[in-house]
Formats: sequence, C-alpha cells, structure tokens
Amino acid sequence: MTEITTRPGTGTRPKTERPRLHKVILINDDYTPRGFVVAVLKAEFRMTEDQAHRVMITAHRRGACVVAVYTKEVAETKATRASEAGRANGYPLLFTTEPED
Ligand code: TYC
Repeated sequence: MTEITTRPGTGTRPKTERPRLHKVILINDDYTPRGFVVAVLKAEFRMTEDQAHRVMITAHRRGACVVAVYTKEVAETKATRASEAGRANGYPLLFTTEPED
C-alpha cells in the first residue's frame, strides 16, 4: 500500500522512500601487499592516498573496515570488481557487502 503524507496547504503526495544503502567492507588477509590494497581502493573507490591508507590500515588492524556505502547494485559491482583486481594478481583480497541498518 502506498503511504500518503499530507502537508497543510499542499494537498497530498506519495511518500518517497529512499533506497536502502549497502556497505562495502574490506576484509584483511595475510598475503595481499599493503600498497596493492591502497592502489585498489584509490582506483575503484576514488579515494586519495591518505583516505585509502587509513582504510587499509584499519582493516589490517581490526580485521575489516567499511569502505563506503552505495545502492545495492553499485556496492555489489564495486566489491566484485575490487576483489577481482586482487585475484587477477594472485592475491586473496576480498571485499564484501551488507545492507546498512
Ligand atoms: N595484512 C596485509 C599485509 O600485512 C595487508 C592488508 C591490509 C591486506 C588490509 C588486506 O584488507 C586488507 N600485507
């Protein structure tokens, strides 16, 4: 059922729901070189050297780090492309996605 929001003087309009966003998460591993992780973050997620280094080191220390949030489709495409960049170079680099609460 479509929800209707009423505003004084403006009649009614359908309530617009924003799409749920999905997190892209970088998972730590023992093999992928730090510099390679930083390069992938810069290329696929348009981060600066500084931002990419911070995300990489957080995943390295804590096991995982949220990279960014996007709509479901964009998050899944970016996570797949970034993971494939690792695999193409023989590394187990892994990006996953999960819905934001
Ligand atoms: N732990 C890796 C190393 O010491 C670097 C690394 C950091 C790998 C973050 C993956 O998501 C990662 N070479």
